[in-house]
Amino acid sequence: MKPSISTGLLLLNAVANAACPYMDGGASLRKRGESSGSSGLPGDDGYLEKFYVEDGNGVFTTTDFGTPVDDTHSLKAGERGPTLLEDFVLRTKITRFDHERVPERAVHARGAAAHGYFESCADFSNITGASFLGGAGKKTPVFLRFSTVAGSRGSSDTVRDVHGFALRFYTDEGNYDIVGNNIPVFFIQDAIQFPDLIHSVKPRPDNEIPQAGTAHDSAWDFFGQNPSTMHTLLWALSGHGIPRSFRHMDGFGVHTFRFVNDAGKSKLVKYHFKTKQGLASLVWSEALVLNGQNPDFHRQDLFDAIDSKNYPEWEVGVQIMDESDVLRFGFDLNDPTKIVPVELVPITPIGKLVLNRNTKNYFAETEQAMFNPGHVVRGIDFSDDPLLQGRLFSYVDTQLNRHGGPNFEQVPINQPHSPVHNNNRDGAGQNMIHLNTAPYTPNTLNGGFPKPATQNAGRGHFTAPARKIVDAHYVRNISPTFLDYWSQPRLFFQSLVPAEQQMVINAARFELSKVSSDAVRKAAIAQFNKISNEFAAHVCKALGLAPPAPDSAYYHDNKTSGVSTFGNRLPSIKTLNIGILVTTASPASLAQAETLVKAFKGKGAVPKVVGEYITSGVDMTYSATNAVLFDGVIVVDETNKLFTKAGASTLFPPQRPTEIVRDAFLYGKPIAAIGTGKAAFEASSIDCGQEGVYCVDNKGLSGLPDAFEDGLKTFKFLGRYPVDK
Ligand code: HDD
Repeated sequence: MKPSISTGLLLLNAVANAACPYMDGGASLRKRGESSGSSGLPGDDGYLEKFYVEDGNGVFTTTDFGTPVDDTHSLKAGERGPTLLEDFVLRTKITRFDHERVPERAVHARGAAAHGYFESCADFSNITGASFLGGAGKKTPVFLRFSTVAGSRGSSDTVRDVHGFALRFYTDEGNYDIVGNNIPVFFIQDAIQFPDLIHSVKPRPDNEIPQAGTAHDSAWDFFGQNPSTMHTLLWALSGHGIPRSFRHMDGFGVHTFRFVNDAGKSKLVKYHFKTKQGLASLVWSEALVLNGQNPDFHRQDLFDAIDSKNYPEWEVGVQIMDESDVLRFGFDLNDPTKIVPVELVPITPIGKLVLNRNTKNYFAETEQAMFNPGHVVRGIDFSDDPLLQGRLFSYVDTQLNRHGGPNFEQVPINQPHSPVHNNNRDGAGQNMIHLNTAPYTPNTLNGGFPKPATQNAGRGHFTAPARKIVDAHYVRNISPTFLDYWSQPRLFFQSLVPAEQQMVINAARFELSKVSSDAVRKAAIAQFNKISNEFAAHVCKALGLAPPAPDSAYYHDNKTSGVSTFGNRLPSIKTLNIGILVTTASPASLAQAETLVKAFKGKGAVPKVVGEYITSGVDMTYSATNAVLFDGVIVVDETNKLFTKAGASTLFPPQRPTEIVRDAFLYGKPIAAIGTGKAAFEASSIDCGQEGVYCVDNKGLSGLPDAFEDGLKTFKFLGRYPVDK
């Protein structure tokens, strides 16, 4: 296939049907809802509450079959044993423990989730029969699970990876799952390659090394041999691979789907979930330290934000295309390795997504949530994307394995909030007591019920009438419309700000430096060179390889907007963590910290005071603190001793306070010093007055919070990162 024009800038006439107002920033969320038995938050219909088990005041321990027992001492022959086989209390307690785990997810094992709601911003019934989009202000409960892909359940949060964005809508016409990612494209184009992709990325079979990462030979062996991986790979090597938090990343449905209206007319759509917290990313060196400092960093961030009523929000939109557009842009809309640049098709807002309720029990909710791209409702249909088609098989199959039987949809977190009627029966762990004694269709003995629901009866799901199969031969091959693997990675790379381009280069250098096979490295470089000669040459420099001659068949100069994670200002500093460094030896320093804490709390940020030991006004010790835990660091007056040899203390590792300030600077964060706190900067040769470095005297204290807020919104000061020429 010829180099595609996928990156051109032709503008599609808008097919958007409704002008949704811009979201209200969450103000309306704080109202209490009406439904009794719920948390009162919008979107919470109290559905799970009937399954809550409270071990309240006055209850005694029982067995699973209800007999009150003492399960703290085993039954023994005499006080010193032996223990008796008769002890059903001991045996059942241990048996239950032995069976506590279900198999972790084969991929996306590490994750965290929360409840919330989706609110439609208009009536979209002209393009889809989906009831959750049927009216302005219509709210639907949702459950959203974020994850990394490669690591096992106990792995660290801040590894470099694609991140899952699995969203379930509990609509009034059944469950609808969009099982997406924070990167809009995928590594492969055919589901039959999925086991190969995952086997290459997962740890080595002989020694199970490395955990949760692609910096090893087999992953890059697969990437180098499969150019379809290049686009997703570049996204993963950028800031998108190491987000600041789950809340600071976007979500995408990845595949093209269909909206179908009740009359059977269909449109092709691509889902976008734009974070209202702002796109923000860590830098690699801080992600590495965070792995050790707080392996639960993202999980904790999500939980704490919701707990403090800072409900994360996403603006939900779709790119809407006609059926006839499927090959219009020079690539195939059924190819999941392609984005549709927003310059070609703008995003039509359809609503907002809000997370406002934490889980009560991680296992029962997050671990047992079993998503499935095949969970669709009336008004939604699939595309012929071969990756999606294979997924429609895989998820049901994996849930059968995880749950150990076919009744996983009956687990509370998986139950639809609408009635279930069919002739499926029995199976392990059946929870329902079906009363219909004629469980077959057609029947007369039960009046013919339940009856098949169709497009015209019972508001049934139906396949878009526009879908048809062209007269074709059976083929086990790839479509020629899928074969441009390099134009869009180039589009992505060129659309990044220079500092983020450099981060991609550095990430590729890091990963390929850990690859030991020369042939594998060279294959990767050959692919990079088809994307960009400069990119390939810069990576080569670190690997001691000669720069390749340009391989320019797919080179172009186009750019698209909205893909860089750096260079965007955050809309607010709410929930951002600020470290305020003090010395417990100085009451003046503690008093200054108190003033700052008040000011930053007033702005919705989370200030933490760090001192030599815990005392009134000190939240954390230098011994347990690191720059990675803060989005910005301030050193108050009278702390100068802490940054000198004379100030060394056995209460913290040598030079820890200096290290915090220096690392915060290196990670691109705003830093500030008041009065003699400036000694912290001098100790690391950091000049006052450069971007994101604030030095004030004691009189300047009152103006500092506003200036620092501005720095926090900038988030990363990119001037601190040198860029290859
Ligand atoms: Fe998948 C889980 C996203 C392709 C097979 N996938 C899983 C999860 C997410 C995705 C977010 C975690 C769901 C949760 O939180 O429980 N997967 C994707 C995306 C893909 C994709 C965006 C491409 C566009 N996946 C894909 C293919 C296959 C699978 C092609 C197999 C043919 N995925 C699975 C799975 C998992 C899964 C093995 C593991 C656990 C689970 O399903 O429930 O079946």
